[in-house]
Amino acid sequence: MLIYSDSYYFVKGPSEPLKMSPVLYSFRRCPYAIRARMTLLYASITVELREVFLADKPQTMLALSSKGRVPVLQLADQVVDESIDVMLWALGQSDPDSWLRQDLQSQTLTLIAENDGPFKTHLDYYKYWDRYPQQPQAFYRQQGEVFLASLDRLLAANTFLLADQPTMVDIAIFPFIRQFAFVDKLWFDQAPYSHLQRWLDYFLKSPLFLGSMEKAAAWQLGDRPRLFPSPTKSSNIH
Ligand SMILES: N[C@@H](CCC(=O)N[C@@H](CS)C(=O)NCC(=O)O)C(=O)O
Repeated sequence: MLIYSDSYYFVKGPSEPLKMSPVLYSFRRCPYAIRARMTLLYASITVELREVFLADKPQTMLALSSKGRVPVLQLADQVVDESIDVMLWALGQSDPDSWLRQDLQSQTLTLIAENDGPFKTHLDYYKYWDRYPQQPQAFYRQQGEVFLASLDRLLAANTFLLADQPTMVDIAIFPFIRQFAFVDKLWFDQAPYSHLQRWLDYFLKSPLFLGSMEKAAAWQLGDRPRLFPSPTKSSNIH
């Protein structure tokens, strides 16, 4: 039975205690939100998903996090408003295939910092190059390629970025490489990054990614809660 009350809803079975589900403010195409949703799905954590229209953010979200950026995860006792922290929180709840690897921690953090910092800047310039007419689009693409080439070298050595199994860093970085690749997919597919192409293709086809990309209308106060993952979908994501 669902009991809906303002910003929370509660799931209650016949003899179970009331249990509050987390609320995730998200935007379907946002790479930060994608990495958060993929990790929640992997960790089998059900949230109430609130799709945000970025041009008109809900007041309930802004009241939780004045940064005004998605994803925002509202838990019973805390608000998590950085995507990496959402990932770490979810993996702290459940990590069936050991995405969190203590031995890879330092390399993981270095790569994510490179991705979220300089690479994200190059990606934005490349994707929205018409807003930055100082240089041609190919110039911005070449700047981003430095990171692509470094990932390709890692993927020549391992099936995934830092190991022969996916770890947190793959999921954290994949949505950004996806975005970069789809600015000009024909160019990406013929670029000299065959290992990266294989890796991107693997995640694009993965049930984890596909299961994280369901379409939803923008959430409005008073809407019926929409659960993610949807209870009607198969949960075979490993
Ligand atoms: N450091 C944040 C960045 C999140 C972020 O920048 N999200 C973008 C969407 S992809 C956003 O919400 N931007 C606010 C806006 O466009 O108004 C995180 O990792 O969660």
